[in-house]
Amino acid sequence: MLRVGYGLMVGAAIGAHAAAGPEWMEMGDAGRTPAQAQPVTGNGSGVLIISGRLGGTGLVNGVGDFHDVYLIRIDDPESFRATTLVEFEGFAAFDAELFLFQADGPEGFGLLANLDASAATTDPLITPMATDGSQASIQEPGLYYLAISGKPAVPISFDGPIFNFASQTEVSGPDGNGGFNAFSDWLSDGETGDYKVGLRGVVSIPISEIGCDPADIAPPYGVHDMTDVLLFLSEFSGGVLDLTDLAPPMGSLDFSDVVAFLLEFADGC
Ligand SMILES: [Ca+2]
Ligand SMILES: [Ca+2]
Ligand SMILES: [Ca+2]
Repeated sequence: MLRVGYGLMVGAAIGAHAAAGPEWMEMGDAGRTPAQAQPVTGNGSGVLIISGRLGGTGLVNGVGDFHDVYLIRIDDPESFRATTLVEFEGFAAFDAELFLFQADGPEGFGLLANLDASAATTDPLITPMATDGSQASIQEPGLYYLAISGKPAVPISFDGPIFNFASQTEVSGPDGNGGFNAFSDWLSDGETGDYKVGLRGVVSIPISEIGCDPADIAPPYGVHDMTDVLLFLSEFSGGVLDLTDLAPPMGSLDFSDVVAFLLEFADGC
């Protein structure tokens, strides 16, 4: 049993680096709240697609897998786009909905959301500015939470729904009764299945900004555990310098890098 868990962790840890390219593949299950969001990490280059799955009931945890939340970095607010529309590299096997929340700003507050890009589709499309007259828009480059769920799941704060959809197709600002408070939960479960969110204006977040120190290189961040060690060993043995070249001489890997990693690790977060 231990061995199975170990194997899964190795896969997850290696996936962390393999996913650094333009497509981020959901690692395990992305969290269902902003606080549990899965950071889209890498070397800071563009991320074009997030692919994942809403698995529904069972498996994952007591509450199932009906909502996936990612921490993303928007570097170009004016060109931002997030959608499951196929013509923009997206896909959803179900009636999907997308929600954007503040992360650098007031943490967990709603910003933009869409249910359907048009009357002709059930795929959502978030653009940089609301179309409902609320004047909500992405003001600054920075960190944001991007959530995907299936109809009819919508986010609420303690005061009610965060977004008010006068139509299915509006890009909504946080104009619901709950819009003045941070995310607290989802109103319901919803449809499930595989998805790809096509992105524009998004880059990956360097792990150095997420981890607590140079030894905290794999999720969960903020704690040293075996996934950090396994990723270090896999990158080191593969000769990949990004996360492993921690001590002089720089530009090559040797025993001093291993010692540096172990010292950071032993020191705690
Ligand atoms: Ca999931
Ligand atoms: Ca939809
Ligand atoms: Ca609205």
